[in-house]
Amino acid sequence: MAELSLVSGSVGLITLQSPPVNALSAAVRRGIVDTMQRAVSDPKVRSVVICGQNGVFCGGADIREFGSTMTGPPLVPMIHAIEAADKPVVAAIEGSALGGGLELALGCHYRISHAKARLGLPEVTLGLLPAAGGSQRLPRLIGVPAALDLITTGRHVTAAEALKLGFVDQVTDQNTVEAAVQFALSVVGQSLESRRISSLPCPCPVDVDALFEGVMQRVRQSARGAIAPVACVQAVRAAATLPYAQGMQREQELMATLFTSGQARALQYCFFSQRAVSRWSMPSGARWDTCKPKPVTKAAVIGLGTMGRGITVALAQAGLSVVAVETQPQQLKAGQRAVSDMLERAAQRLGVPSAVQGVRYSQELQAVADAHLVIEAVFEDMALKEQLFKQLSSICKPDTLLCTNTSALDIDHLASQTHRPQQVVGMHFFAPAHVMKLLEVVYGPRSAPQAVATAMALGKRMGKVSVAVGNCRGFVGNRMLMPYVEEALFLLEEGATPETVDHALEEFGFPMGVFRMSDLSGLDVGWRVRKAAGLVEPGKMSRVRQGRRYSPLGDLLCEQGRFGQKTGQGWYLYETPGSREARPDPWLHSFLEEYRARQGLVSRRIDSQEVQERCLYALINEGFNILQESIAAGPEDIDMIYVFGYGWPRHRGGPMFYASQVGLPRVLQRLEHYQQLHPDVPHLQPSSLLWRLVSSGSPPIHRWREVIRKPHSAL
Ligand code: 3H9
Repeated sequence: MAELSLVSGSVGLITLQSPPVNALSAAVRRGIVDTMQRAVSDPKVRSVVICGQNGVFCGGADIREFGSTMTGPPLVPMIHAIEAADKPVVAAIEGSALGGGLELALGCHYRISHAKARLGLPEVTLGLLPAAGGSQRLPRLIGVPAALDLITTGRHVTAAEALKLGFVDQVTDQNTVEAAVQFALSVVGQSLESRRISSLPCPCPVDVDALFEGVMQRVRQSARGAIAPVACVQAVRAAATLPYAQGMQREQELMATLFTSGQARALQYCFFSQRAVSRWSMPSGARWDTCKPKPVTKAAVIGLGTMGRGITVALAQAGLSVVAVETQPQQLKAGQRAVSDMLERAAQRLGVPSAVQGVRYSQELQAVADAHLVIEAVFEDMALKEQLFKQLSSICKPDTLLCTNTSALDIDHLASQTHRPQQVVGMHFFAPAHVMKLLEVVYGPRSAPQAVATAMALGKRMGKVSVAVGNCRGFVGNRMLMPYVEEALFLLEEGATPETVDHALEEFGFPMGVFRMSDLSGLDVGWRVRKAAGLVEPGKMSRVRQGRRYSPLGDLLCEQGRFGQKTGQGWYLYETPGSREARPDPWLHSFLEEYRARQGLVSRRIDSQEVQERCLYALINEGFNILQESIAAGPEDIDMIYVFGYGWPRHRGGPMFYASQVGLPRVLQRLEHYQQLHPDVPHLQPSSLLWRLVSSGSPPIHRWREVIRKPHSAL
């Protein structure tokens, strides 16, 4: 787990050996303690280099160990012993030095990094803080403001930035271990006093209180209820105001609170789930490890509206050659300008060559003929898409993958328009498509596993979190959103205002409540979908449609041209069309009062708990239905869709994880309670899978699949 060898005559080379990322498991920590002791006591060794096997220094503490009782030597004394050594210790950083890995390097006297390495203290993203001395050493080395930035955001930095900030001493693009060995030879005999970071004073800003107050305010605001960023600020404050030993004590106290918190469990669940969803499976038994994706180098995008532009940018940035087709000349011109601007700006920001040359534009559909994969992103209209898929079926080569970016239309129906239904999948991007991390890859009963594998691999190349799901109305994300939005509307009918509903949801941790979100994306979008479903009855106020409770409130606003931000009025009022600051609208409040009066509804006070339970449990309940129907393979898939595509607060782990934390019996009992009060709302009827899970003793979330797969009777 850590090996010691003697190189260049007098350098003790310690190599961490724990694939894939040399995480600091108990065995690795034991190995480091043991090899360090041997190196320090061996008179032949005059200096030490610590490196990691297979081009990775260290990915930090072993996150898998967090759920169980910790064994083996603890990290803090291990790092202290390295720092206290009387022989120079040099960290040779390749690949990653993250979390405990960087803390280990900060305990060394020198740090040499490869130019391509990434360094950082991402503990905050796991609900923790750098508690192996990182919160105390980093501010001493690079100053409080820079340390606060790295520790509270968890961002990874390049070696060049680390050098500039001052926490690596040298960057090389040659063999890092050799460079570190040469360096170790050159510093033998030099004083190590100034190299022991824990003994350095923390460079303290003049007005510490003002600095920390300002930072705390900003961090609390962006944390949206997450506790780790706040604890990170408190730990760095301890570094700035207390002697090292007391600062360490504070670091440990804060860590103890975080370590056992539900938020840390949720965030660590997200870490593993994000990786787990790439190991997709289909109900047919096809899986990620039995299907090879087809190579894709040439892609085509059809339609250069907002979605098409973002998809073109994402594909070009992933290094594909792209042809973008738009039949409307004005739209083509505007789209080309927008795509080029986005690519140029991104290249400037990242300091890489622009991908502008990788995109061709055409007005002719024929231009997609030699693409390996086509993504249509035309207007959400079934007749238009049917026609397009028929044309693509004859224009494209027989093995070209035909993908649709539809967010709601039936993939199977589109597949049936072609001669190759097995080559058709949905690639549902989220706006803006080049920014949002989520991609739903939607397969139908006839989609070939290789088509799914290819779309999933392409998603990965574009840096997306791709989740494979089955075909149904709204797929996973939008299908679960429907009951959530409906409950919010019902709450307005019963006495709530958009402000009270949004406040409760934002308090839960969403960046935007449902009504502010609806104003941003445009009320007309849902109106079109409801019209297509035959639910809209212009001018009518009836509250039962297609045999179930329905709220016409959204339709009534749309009939008045209130489409949200773009028209300056929606659920809120905006200064001018297009402005973003939502203000309560007295007109809307009176409109709601009149509406309730005309409907004979008696307004009542609705509290945050009811808003959260009705909106969120209705959404979660639909998630159970989706699992029951095998539309999603497991709860992790649903949770990653919600965390990466719908603003579900990551520190709450996703809707299904949240349900498991609340307790399944409690979710069931509250759904039953609301269902009794609102028997005309089918989505409050508890899912049969929820019943089965509860009657199976509410197993932990990683064991739900066993219950889902168990044969059961519907009687
Ligand atoms: C910490 O250090 C706390 C301390 O401050 C204080 C303690 C007292 N542990 O991402 P990949 C697995 S907290 C266990 O696909 P990449 C990962 O699950 C830690 N497992 O590769 C995956 O497994 P699988 C702070 C880990 O090349 C496999 O390795 N550190 C760990 O795209 C490959 O991972 C972090 O937050 C771990 N620490 O990216 C860093 N790391 O194949 C977390 C990875 O079964 N890690 N695995 O799915 C990362 O950010 C990325 O993994 C890394 C490599 C950039 C290193």
